Order: sequence, then structure tokens, then C-alpha cells
Amino acid sequence: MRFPPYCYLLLFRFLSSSTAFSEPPFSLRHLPATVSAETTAPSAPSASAPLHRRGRSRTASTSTTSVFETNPLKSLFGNVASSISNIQQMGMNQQSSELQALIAQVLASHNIGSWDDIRSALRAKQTPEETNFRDNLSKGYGKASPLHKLRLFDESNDENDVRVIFYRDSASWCPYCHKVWMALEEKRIPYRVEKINMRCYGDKPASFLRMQPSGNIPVAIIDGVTYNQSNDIMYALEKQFPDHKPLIPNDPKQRMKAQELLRLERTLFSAWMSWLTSRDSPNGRLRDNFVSVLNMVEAELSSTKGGFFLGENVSLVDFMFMPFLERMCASMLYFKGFLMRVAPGERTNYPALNRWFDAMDTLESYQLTKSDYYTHCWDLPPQLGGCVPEAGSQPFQNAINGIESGSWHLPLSPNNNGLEPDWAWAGDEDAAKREAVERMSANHEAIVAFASRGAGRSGFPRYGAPLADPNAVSNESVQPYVDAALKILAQKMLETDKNSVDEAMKELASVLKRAGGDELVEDVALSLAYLRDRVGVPRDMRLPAARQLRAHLNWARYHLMM
Ligand SMILES: N[C@@H](CCC(=O)N[C@@H](CS)C(=O)NCC(=O)O)C(=O)O
Repeated sequence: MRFPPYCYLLLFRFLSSSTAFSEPPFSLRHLPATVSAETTAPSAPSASAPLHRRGRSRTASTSTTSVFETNPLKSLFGNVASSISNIQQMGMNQQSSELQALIAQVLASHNIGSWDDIRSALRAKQTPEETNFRDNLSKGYGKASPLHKLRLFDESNDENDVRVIFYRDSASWCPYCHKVWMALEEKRIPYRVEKINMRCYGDKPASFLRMQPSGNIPVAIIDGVTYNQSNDIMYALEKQFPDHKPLIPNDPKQRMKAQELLRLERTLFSAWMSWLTSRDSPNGRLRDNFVSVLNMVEAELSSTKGGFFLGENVSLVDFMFMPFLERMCASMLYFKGFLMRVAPGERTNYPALNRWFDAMDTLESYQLTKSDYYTHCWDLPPQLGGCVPEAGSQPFQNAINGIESGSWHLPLSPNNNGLEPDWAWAGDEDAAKREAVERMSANHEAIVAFASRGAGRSGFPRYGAPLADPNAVSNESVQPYVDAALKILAQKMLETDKNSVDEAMKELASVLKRAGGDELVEDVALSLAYLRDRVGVPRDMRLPAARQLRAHLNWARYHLMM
């Protein structure tokens, strides 16, 4: 059956606007077309964007154009005429189905079944909590997840009792949304989520702009009243939900201390922004200023009894600091080579700050919202209009971008070679792999279509975050082969027979090569790299799972291209 071109256009727009991991495509049908999420969309932070991130530029690659112009199997047919007859079309389809049959044989001979089979194998290895994860999503029971649209926490809450609608950014990049999100979670206030794009990676729905003409997020509607500043939302939550865990202390002295600390937070923010977005003077004025404010924060934290800014209990102050301190750790290392957060047991000038991070890591409300260095180092520049790298920062950029051995290559080195502490609380390596397979297998069709943009072409208009391309066009013709590669990869992550999966990937490569030459193999490898670079934390999965997936995508590329 042939569809008129506009159908494909609609199909591709639909696929390309979905968040591959987190948004089951069917759910998007119910949303306005402009409410669309984009899989993590790093921007180029500097001119030295890593080579592995540059896709091949393409002019034609999808079913909206001539099938023969784009067909990766074209070498089977020689240099065909541009006008396609039905007979030729049949020939191409036949070749394609023959290739798919060969690939099915390769998979079968290594006991790699359908995605349903992969999910069954996964289920057999999951803990009860992991098994319940997807069933709990619709109501938001159990542990928090960025996938929640409704968050009821447990069965004591009813959907009709929800008093808060929380508008936050689709990619989980916005620091102001981050602090509100943590407060809602810590206070266990039931809420609904509406995801809104940031300008650097998408458009905003008209209905949102009518409510919030500036377009800024976060926004919350609490008992029908709209609040459009993060701090106002945080204070309103304290006031309107007195029966929930208080985040502002009662003691007047502590309240004064909180005000003082919140002023310090803004001073630190300014010092960070000044250095991050500028080239420092030869005498290091911006660096010195940043370090002196950071030392004040360190002094505050070393003078408290208990892990948090106001002592033993987490408070609003911790949640105000966290989004920015988390982004500072990532960006200062990447752009300036300045290390704030160290791996356990390492020496640091900021021991109290590191203890505070450890204390925050114990909170479920933080665990769910925590991002990784890679995501931040690519999400900050488009939000800020650029960050300025300084001499000496290149090795850190390489490690964070997964270029150094062990950072996104198997075996993974602990704490990314000492630069980014592992998330021990998220479970062991096998748990991380199960998480990655769960997210991938639950949404494999959208993920395959998304990855195959790597062999497709970029879209128009472009958005500020260079690797966010919601209008990019997937290369439909490579999708079955990308699908096969991802199934082998999923099987490897479930740790069955190691040698067999290595062989399966090599055999896939050789079948592809015989049918479509190096170009077809390269198209599949480009698609895997496209996906690898766009796994977002926390939106798609947690860091340990993301690192495993990125490294396994590199493993797949290696076996395909060897
Ligand atoms: N003062 C505001 C700041 C909010 C803000 O700047 N939000 C940014 C995102 S971090 C925004 O929505 N920018 C528009 C966009 O990127 O779409 C607050 O605290 O809520």
C-alpha cells in the first residue's frame, strides 16, 4: 500500500516529535501537536564538538523522496533510474524482505527473539519493584519516575484529590522546575504533570502561552490559582499543604538563617554564571571570585550539625541550592577543568560540600530528579547562549563525552575514571542494564525510528540546541536493521551467552555488508551513535543505566564496523 507523501510527512513529524524513551507514541495523539518532547538534545558547547557526534549530512533519505535515491540496498541494483516503476519497486521490496529474512535467521540462530521475548527474559530477572514499575506508572505509585504524568504516591491518594498541576520542561533540563519537582516529591503532595518544551528544543502550546505569556517554566496551578515563579510555587506549597512535611523551619532563628543562605545561593549563582559564560582574565579574577563564594558555602556546610544546610533535616534551602550546585559540578569540570565533587575517598578542598551531596543522594526526591554531567554539559549552553571552555579542560570534556576509554566503553571504569561519582544507591551493574533494557523494550518502535534519524536528514526549522532536532527525518529504510542491532544489544545486556551475542552482531554486519555494502553498515552505526548521544538523564533513565546503554551502543558499533 502506498501512502500519499503528506501521510509520511505527518508520520515522521509525529515520530520525530516524540520523546523516544519516555513518551509512548500513542499518548501523544491525545496532546496538541505542539506539546512534544525531544530526546535529550545536547548542543555544541564549543567549537571542539567531538567528532563522534557529527552525523553524515544527507540530502534525501526517506519515503517522502524517491525510494531509490534513499534505499540503502541500491548497490544491489546498480545505478538505477530516478523514476521508479512498480516492477523496480517490487524488486527492491523483495531484496529488502530477503535481507530481513536473512537477518531473522541470524537472530534465531543465536536465540534472539522478538521484543516480547526480550521483555519476558527481562521479567524473569527483575526484582518485584522493577516488575511493578510500569504497572505503577499510570497512577504514579511507588518510587518516583520522570515518566509520571500523574503522581499519587500510594493508594491512600485518589485522582480526584489532586490539587496541583505542575508544568515542567519535557527534557528535565530546567533548574527552576527541578527545585519545585523535588519539593513536591519530598512533601509527597499528589500532582499532575504537564510537560512543556523549552524554546531551545521545541515549541510551546498556545494554551500554555495564554496562561504564561513569557513562556517560562515552571508554572503551577494550586487549587485553581496560577503561580508562575518557582519560589512562589515553593512557598505556596508550604502554605497550602500544612499537613505535609514542612520544608521551612518554625524556629525564627533558623528562618533568618535560611534567608541568609538563600542570599548566598544567589551570590554563588552569579559567580558561577560570570565565570561559566566568559573567558577569564589572565589574573583569574572570575575564577577567584567563584572560589571565594564557594568557600563561603563550604564554611556554612562545615558549621552545621547534620548533613543539610539547616542541620539534620532537609529544607527548602537545600532544594534551592541543589539544581545549581548539581549543574556547577558538571559544567565547571567540563568547561573550566574545576573539580568540585569527588569520588568516595578522594581528597578535596570541599569535604563538607561533598558530604552534603552524599546526604542529598539519600533522598528519593533527589534521586529521581538527578541528572548526569553529560546531559548538563550539553543542555546548559543552549539555555545560556553559550559557555566558554578554558585551556586544559579538553581531557575532562573527553571523559564526559564518553571518548576516554572506560567512560562509555566496556568495561566501564568506576566513577568515570574518578570524575563523576557512580550512583551506588541505584543498584549494581546488572540492575542498571535491566533498567536500560526495560526502557528500550517498552518503547522500541519509537526508539528505532528515532535512532534512524542518524542515517536520515536534519529537519527545519532548527532549534538552539544543535542536537535537538524535532523535525529531523528518520531513515525508514534502515529501521529494520537498527531494530535487529538493538535486539542483539538488549540480549547482551541481559547477559546470556556473551560469545554468541558478539557473533550475532558480527553476522548481522556481514549480512548487511553483503547486501548494502559499507554504506549500509555505516548507516546502522550512525543510527546507534545518534541514539547513544541522546540518552538523557534523568528523563530516559538513571545514570548507571544510561552509561551501560551508551557503552553497549559503542560495543554494537565496534562489532558492526570491525
Ligand atoms: N524566575 C523564574 C525563572 C524561570 C526560568 O528562567 N525558566 C526558564 C527555564 S530554566 C524558561 O522557562 N525559559 C524559557 C524557555 O527556555 O523556554 C522562576 O524562578 O521560575
